[in-house]
Amino acid sequence: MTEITAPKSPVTTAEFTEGIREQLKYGQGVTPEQATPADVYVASSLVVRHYLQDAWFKTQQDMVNGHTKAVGYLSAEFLIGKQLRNALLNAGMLDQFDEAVEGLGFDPQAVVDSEYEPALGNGGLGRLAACYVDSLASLGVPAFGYGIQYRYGIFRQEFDEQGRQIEKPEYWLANEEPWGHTDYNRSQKVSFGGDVVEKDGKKIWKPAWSVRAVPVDYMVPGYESGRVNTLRLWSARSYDEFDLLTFNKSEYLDAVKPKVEAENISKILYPEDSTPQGKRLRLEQQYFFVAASIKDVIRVFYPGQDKPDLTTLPEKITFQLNDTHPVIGIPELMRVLIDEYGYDWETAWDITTKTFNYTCHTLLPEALEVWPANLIGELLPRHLEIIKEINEHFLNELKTKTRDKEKIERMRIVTNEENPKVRMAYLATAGGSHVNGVAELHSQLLKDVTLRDFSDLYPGKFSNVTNGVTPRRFIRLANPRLSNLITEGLGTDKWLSDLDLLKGLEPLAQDDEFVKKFAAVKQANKEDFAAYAKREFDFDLDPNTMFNSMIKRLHEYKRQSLKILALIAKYADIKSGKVSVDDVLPRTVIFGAKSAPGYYLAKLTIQLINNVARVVNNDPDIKGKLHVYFPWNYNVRLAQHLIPATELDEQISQAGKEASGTGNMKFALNGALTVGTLDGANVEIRERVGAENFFLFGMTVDEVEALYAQGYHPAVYYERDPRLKAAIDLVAGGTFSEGDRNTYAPLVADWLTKDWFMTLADFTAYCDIQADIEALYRQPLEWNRKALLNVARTGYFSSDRAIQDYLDNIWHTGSLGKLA
Ligand code: B1N
Repeated sequence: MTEITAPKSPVTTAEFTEGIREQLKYGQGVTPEQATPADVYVASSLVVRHYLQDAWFKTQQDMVNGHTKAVGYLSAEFLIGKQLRNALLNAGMLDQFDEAVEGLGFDPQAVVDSEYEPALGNGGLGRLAACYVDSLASLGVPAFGYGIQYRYGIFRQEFDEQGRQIEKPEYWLANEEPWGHTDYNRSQKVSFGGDVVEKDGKKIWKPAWSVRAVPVDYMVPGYESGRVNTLRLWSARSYDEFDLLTFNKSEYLDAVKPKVEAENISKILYPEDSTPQGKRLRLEQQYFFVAASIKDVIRVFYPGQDKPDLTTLPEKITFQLNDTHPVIGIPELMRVLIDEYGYDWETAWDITTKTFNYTCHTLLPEALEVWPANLIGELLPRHLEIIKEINEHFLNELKTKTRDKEKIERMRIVTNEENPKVRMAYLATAGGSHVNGVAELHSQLLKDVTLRDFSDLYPGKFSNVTNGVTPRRFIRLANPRLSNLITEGLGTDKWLSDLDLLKGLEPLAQDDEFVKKFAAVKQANKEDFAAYAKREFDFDLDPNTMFNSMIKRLHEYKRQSLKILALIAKYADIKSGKVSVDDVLPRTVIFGAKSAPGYYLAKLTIQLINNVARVVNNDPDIKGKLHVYFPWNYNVRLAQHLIPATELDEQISQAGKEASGTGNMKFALNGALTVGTLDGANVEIRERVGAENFFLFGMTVDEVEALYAQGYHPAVYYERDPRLKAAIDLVAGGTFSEGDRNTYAPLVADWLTKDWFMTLADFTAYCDIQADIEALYRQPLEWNRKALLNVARTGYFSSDRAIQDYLDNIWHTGSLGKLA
């Protein structure tokens, strides 16, 4: 076997320059004089990959030969963001890149800007997966991220003349993409349909059609760990380039149909967040990437073995199911073990349950995936049989644990009705070792409400891992000024791999000079963002106003409505003369949000925000005191620009609805103060930063429950608070629709008669807390002291800590150790 040594490091500027020249010449086919920044981007990326290659080999070899169990993170989404600067940072080549590129006569920023962002996720769940693969590599844990290389990522959002959301296809692969390495020789076959026949007492699945799953590998370099893991995203290809028989009949289009259908599987990311789709193609996608990944793991860990001893599988790998999307992996592993390798049911079940764990990311019971059994039966007939058998075994097991027949009925994996359904969250809970929620409150509610019967009977299965975010991308890359100040304050940059060290900044919050430096960083970031917003969106932001952001998917439970209604109320107060415009604290409110294309009320809310922006920003009576901006197509790149410039962050979901949130962590770590409810990870952020450094408002989970129980009537709140009445009346009266009273009528009707997430009930508290916020903001030194304390006290929310929690409590594995 080839002995692979640690990578050569560090790379010199001369080597980096020479590498770019070579790539330009032999890869791009251009001279440095002919090259564009986009050419240099591709060349530089390939140079980085070149220098990571040995570490990548070495990490794989240590993973297979060593005794450290690997992690397989199965996720339908990886919202990785731009790769080049991140890879340069983690591999320790930032300076060499800058110098090499400048030496060749290019602007490093222009080169980096040429990268097109892979948008292979909807929001928090996909971004979390990306932070986790970064931390796994940084901690030196052998790991694979397994997912789908969608041809079209989340849609590109535009706004039309009326301010409505328009969805455009996001063909991110239109240009050369140097990071993904397509490895045709490691393809896997994934089959669908057909039926199951029995032969000699053995079940044999005879599928009707198959697709080729081609891996596209992305290197995941750890920060200063020398380790390089793999993110393997599967791309679907057809086996039958042409059906010759059909082709001979000269029906050309029919002949390519199977090819088109096969390739459809990885064509597009479902643009749904926090809601399941229940579509056939979605199930095909799920099975496609999970089946390919399981085969891949067996190939990697049992190379060249016809009869591998798969009872050792749980010692080789632990699969983490990122929500229910990959849960079909449980019956798939059972099928592989029983049908393909001849294990008996008990052995197969033992291996399977030891291999899988499940993370739940939601609290809305209706958001848990449930598949019609007959749809599973059509696409995966053998899997349906196995699921039914799992269900039978499980019900028998339950009978040994409880006499409560109703409880047992409630826990069925396959429902007992005319058109039975398969509950994927129940399958995941029964078929794995651990179930975790993503913040303390969420995990508690999972146990008490959503999966209560399960936690009663299997209390040991349930745990919490509070989410985290990577400080490399979201502090070091996004906010270099703050990074330098932190390093100056701590006298070390070790905090980038040990974020608890931020605690060392606490005493500096009492040092006025340091706080002023911190304030100056924020001011400079605001100016940068204003310039960026001018370039990208032609917005005119005033950096001498408070920057107040709300960026997240548009969802009723997240309550963008609350924010916009409060803003309208303020506007109404100024217009009516109740408040003198001269007393208004200048504020710039920035929204970023995509709505699912079919989510009517969410899209109407987007339209409303855009039109409030149009009216308020152009009203001379406001004298520039209130500004509203809604940059379109919010994505990772925009987040990296906006978060460091934000002073006040909105986390205002109805208590008990946001599982965790991760934007809240990024903002706190970048020195924004939060106005928020006691929901998701807000609770833990507030505990850590201190109640006096967090703007809390609104009902608690218990209060929400009580109000529901007593009967919720939103119109009562409309009548009670004149500010709310004024705001809703302006919307209803057509102020933001050029006099048309119909435009927002559905939204107004929903507020006044349904208001499922109690926006109206929390309105008064939300408006009242604004006085505290503004009073503090008028004392810049005190505001910044608190903001600095937010930075100092939120090191816990590093994804390194989250991964360490998974390692200690769920995966029971660890690091391979650093490479020099
Ligand atoms: O996952 C994030 C959490 O921080 C958020 O609170 C949570 O809302 C988010 C179906 C989802 N939950 N469920 C989804 C995404 C796509 C999809 O098709 C559901 N996303 C979340 C990380 O834990």
